[in-house]
Amino acid sequence: MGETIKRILVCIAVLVALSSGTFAAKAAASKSATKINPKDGSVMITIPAGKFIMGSNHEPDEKPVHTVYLDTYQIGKCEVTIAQYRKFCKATGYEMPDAPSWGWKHGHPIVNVTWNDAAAYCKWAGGRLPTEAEWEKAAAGTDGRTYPWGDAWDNNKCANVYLNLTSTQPVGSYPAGASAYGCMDMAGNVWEWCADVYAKDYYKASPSRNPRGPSRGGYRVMRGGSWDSDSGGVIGVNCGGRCADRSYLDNPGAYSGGVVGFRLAH
Ligand SMILES: [Ca+2]
Repeated sequence: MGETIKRILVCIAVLVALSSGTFAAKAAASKSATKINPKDGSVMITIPAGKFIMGSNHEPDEKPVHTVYLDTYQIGKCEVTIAQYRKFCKATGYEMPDAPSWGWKHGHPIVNVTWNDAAAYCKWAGGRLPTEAEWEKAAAGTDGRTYPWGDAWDNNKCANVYLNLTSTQPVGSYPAGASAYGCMDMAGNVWEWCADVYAKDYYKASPSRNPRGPSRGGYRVMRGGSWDSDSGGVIGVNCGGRCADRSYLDNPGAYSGGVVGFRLAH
């Protein structure tokens, strides 16, 4: 009798373990649900509504560390490529920017685009640029990590200055450096324009829900560093690889020297 009960209990335990494993797999899959944006073919990752930790104690403009709630949104898995930007130019009569020194390689990210160029592309594609907060959540996830892949810098997880590169790399070349949501090249390859106007003291009084940046100002935010940037503030120049690192350029943006591109958001 006792043995039968024991067997039944073991069977129940096995069934519970199997079903919870299935649920866990489903939860992980839904965490990075994707869809294709029909206009430009961008793979869009859904970032579920919820809170994340924004900012860091690293640089003055990243303080204070604060909790931000964002509604659900979609963000490009990869930076917008040259092939995609060409399609936009052909469809709209928009002019391609000057080619970088490595020429136009279709799978590489578009560069030498101003903020206005990036915003025009996103509008054509049926989306918009990500807000600074959306960009940071997609990079850092919800566990407050320093880099998209974790807390320790790793030269081999993104296109960065320590690899002695001479150009951008094809988008998605560093899958080991993907963020918790599966976004690629959030650190390195090209800096990415965000929708927000930049203000160094914005976090001191920013809204805790869906912040959209100051209403006016002469600079626009860019995030993530480039193939020509280091790990972020440690050396003090060309910072950018850290998820919380903030940088900016003049609006509408002068020639961006082959290091600035963008990704699409909805
Ligand atoms: Ca990037």
